[in-house]
Amino acid sequence: MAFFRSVDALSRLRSRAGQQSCLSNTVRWLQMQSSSDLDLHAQLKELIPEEQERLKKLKSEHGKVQLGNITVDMVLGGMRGMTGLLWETSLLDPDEGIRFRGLSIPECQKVLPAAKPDGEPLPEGLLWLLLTGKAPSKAQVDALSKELRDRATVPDHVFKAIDALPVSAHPMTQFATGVMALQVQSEFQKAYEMGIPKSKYWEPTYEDSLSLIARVPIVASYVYRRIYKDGKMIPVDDSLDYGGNFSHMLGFDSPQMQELMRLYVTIHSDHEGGNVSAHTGHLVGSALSDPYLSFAAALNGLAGPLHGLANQEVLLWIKSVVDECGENITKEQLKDYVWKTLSGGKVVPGFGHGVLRKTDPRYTCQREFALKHLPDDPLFQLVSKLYEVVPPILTELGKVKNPWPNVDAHSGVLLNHFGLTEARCYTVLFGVSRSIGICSQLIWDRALGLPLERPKSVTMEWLENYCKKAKAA
Ligand code: NMX
Ligand code: MLT
Repeated sequence: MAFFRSVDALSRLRSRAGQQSCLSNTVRWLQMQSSSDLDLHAQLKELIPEEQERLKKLKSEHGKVQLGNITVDMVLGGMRGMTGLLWETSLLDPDEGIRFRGLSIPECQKVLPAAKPDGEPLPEGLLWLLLTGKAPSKAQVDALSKELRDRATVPDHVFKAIDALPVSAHPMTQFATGVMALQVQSEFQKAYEMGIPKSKYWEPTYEDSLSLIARVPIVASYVYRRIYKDGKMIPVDDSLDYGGNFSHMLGFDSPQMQELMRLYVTIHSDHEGGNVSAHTGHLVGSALSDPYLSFAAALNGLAGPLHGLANQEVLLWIKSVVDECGENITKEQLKDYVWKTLSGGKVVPGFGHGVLRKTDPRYTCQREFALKHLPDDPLFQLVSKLYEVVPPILTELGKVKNPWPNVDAHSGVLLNHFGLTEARCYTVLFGVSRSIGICSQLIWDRALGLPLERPKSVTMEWLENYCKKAKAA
């Protein structure tokens, strides 16, 4: 509102300023006001002291409050249910799913600016929201789109580093290599070497983060086009936003694919702090490794089949169903196929979750996109059948805590529909999106001065002795 008020006042004043030179100082002041409204860095600079105070108060007033008990099951069970991380940008509810700074996905679809009326949210808008906690205006998002385009330059050595790998290397290996090669441009590393004080760490972290977010679509597109197309880069289009440009650089210019990419990048960006990629980025960042090092580490976690690689696995699995049984497979045949997968000792990719206990809202919004844009696509229909068939089977297994589909159960068929059929590249797209969430939190990690992460580990012998003593007491 403040922004609109100052723009209104500015245009009113501008029309009179020519005649009334006495107003020129006020106009200049209002211009400064509005340009800082549009400047994400300036907005953050204002917010940071308030949040630092908030953290200080939380520590001094409630530092000793207990958040729960740690059980042996938790230690042996991948720390499930153990609250142990501060992550400001998003929060996951087991039933309701993700909220980005308090906003659910449908709420983001309503309040974040879009490229066209009733369109999908612009990922830049989400980046602004994650960093500031406030939904941006269209003018703020446009300014950020431009800033990201201006930062979207990748030095030649990055492409050469990727070219040093065989074309057959997995796209995630090529992508992570490209991100590591980008690291030589880290402003944080330079500033640290020059002895920057701790209170200023967030500034070069911000610089690196924005540049990294701007650059990863270029690296990702290069990897895709190197492996599957002619290897020629498509330059950034100055008329396009972040998601539209990513689609364009990959080689897809249909308006529907650009809309899909905006939605895709928005919903994959962040999923609170405990997931493997976010947690890895945060952990590595806690050693004051710069955003490139931290994000490259996160990508290596995302590349695992139980995490981000599941989107690749889902499409390959769906295609194997079609190869074996055809597109018009019956529900009975599909059930048999699911049981065959399980009895082969494999998981059903795209189903289950470490935290969620209901259908992932990221699945639901992709399903809505499919119902709107590709209702007759045969693979979408197969995905819909799986939604009916798989949960009862996983429930029957008895051990699966969440039988419902997650984000990865749906994304592949949408990309496939618009021509991006190469499943091995899907996790790279996930990675581009995740740069937004991980880097946003890294900036706050530095702004809040969060410490080195170093939990305590114990041995089985230690646990046995501890439990014996606890029983005897
Ligand atoms: N198919 C078969 N078995 C499953 C599945 C599934 N989709 N999901 C869970 N289980 C099994 C799991 O392997 C475990 O078996 P065991 O005790 O023999 O080791 C048992 O059920 C209990 O696991 P949960 O506590 O329900 O799940 P957990 O929190 O350990 O793991 C996932 C969560 C996501 C790793 C698991 O559900 C899974 O492997 N899903 C398939 C892969 C997938 O879709 N991953 C993507 C997740 C989203 N993302 O993008 O990261
Ligand atoms: C994610 O988006 O990171 C996945 O859903 C995994 C998770 O949250 O654990």
